[in-house]
Amino acid sequence: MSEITTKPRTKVRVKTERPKLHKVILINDDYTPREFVVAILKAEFRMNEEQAYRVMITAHKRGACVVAVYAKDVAETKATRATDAGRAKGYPLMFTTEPEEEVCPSWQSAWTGIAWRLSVPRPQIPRS
Ligand code: TYC
Repeated sequence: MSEITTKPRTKVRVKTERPKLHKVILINDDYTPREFVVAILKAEFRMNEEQAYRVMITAHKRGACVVAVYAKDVAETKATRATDAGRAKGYPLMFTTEPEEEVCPSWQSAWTGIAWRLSVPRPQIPRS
């Protein structure tokens, strides 16, 4: 009688996934002065005057604007700090966070790798 012997698989393939990046989003309101929003963007998100103004005016016109993309904890900390800075002055300035949606996988993974390691914001490609 022939016997079939099977060998158990011993190698376990570990798939490591990089944590998803999170967007910090600036929400428009009718009360916070424009200059204050620009100052916060410069201080908390290390933007220059021109970048900060562009993000502020985009939020002002469209209702919201993505400020930058970070690892989850960094995004949440920065959004909280920036929102608190407004509240300390009595302004309703609001920064929120949300997970970044999947886009083109190769493009995404290239940036995810860099931004995740350095915790730096990804440059925003301005929409016309
Ligand atoms: N809308 C505000 C004003 O006219 C300025 C402003 C812009 C406030 C962007 C918040 O996220 C914001 N003073």
